[in-house]
Amino acid sequence: MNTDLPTSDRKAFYEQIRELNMIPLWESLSTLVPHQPNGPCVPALWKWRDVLPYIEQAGTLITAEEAVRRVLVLENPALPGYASVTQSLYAGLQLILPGEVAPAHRHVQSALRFIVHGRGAYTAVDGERTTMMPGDFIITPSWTWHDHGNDGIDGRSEPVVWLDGLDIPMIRFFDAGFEEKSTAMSQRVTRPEGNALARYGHNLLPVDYQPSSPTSPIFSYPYDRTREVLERLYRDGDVDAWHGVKLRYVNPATGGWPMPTLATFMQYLPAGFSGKPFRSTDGAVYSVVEGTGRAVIDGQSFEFGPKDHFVVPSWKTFTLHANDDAVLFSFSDRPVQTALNILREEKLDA
Ligand code: 1HN
Repeated sequence: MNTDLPTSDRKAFYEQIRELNMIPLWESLSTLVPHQPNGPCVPALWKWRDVLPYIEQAGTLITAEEAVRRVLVLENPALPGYASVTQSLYAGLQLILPGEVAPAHRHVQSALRFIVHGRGAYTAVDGERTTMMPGDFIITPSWTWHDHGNDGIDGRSEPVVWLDGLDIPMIRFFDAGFEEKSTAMSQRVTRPEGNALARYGHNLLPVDYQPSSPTSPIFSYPYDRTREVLERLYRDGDVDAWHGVKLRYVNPATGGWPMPTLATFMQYLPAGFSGKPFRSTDGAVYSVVEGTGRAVIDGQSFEFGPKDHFVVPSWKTFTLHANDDAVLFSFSDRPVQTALNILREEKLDA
């Protein structure tokens, strides 16, 4: 912003053109075209021990059916009222109690689920159900029917909480949102559980399969497989000085991202890891799966433990440190920035 106050003749001029819905570019040029990213988002941390009592209380105040989706939104403290964790991303923690159903609907917004707490809820996407286990990453692609429920597993059922990540602010930006409610509470199941993973998730594809969209044909990426690979690569010494062992989730049919708007990652930081500073134009939301450590973001230190969540805004320099072996899930808008050819990232050496 131009900090010099306009002279009175300019001010009068601005007031006159305002009547015609015009403004002088020169008063805001440097804000509109910043020298480098200088957005409003701030880093923030949501500790599980602070959040859990309120999630539990929400479970007593409203049912999943009445709420449609019983979610506490993680809102960036610098974006009050926007239901956004960054300018492009939405994040929330969703609770489903034993026996509840969150009714079927579909929308243009793409969603990811990352299971944080509890076992035995399911989500159904396009006719196939997946049982949710902690650490699993599940996608709900744009315009696919989806409903959730909690039938329990092995004869036991417990409250289940997952992280929802959506591209809501991007769809709002484009003013391209549509939604449709199903007449059925739960969609009809047309394929057995695990069918998509069997078809597409084993370095093989059905012989006549042709990708018909950029979206992954796999919609559940189970944690046990991810965890095993991280550990194996650590043992093999594939540790990056900035990221530890960091992998990206992939659409196995294209090599691209699981969904066109959201990138997802899982990384392993061995005990004692102290990462070098990194910055990137894709701000990211982190969900801590295992271990304790510290994220230092723009000079501010955030101590994290299991089930905590934190947000790293665009272009803020940050480092990651692990006390004990830590596993971190994260998501960002990287596919969109890559498609637009605007992504910048820097591994710093300081
Ligand atoms: C939605 O459909 C879900 O399906 C979760 O679980 C969160 C936030 C905004 C709009 C739609 C879900 C959502 C959402």
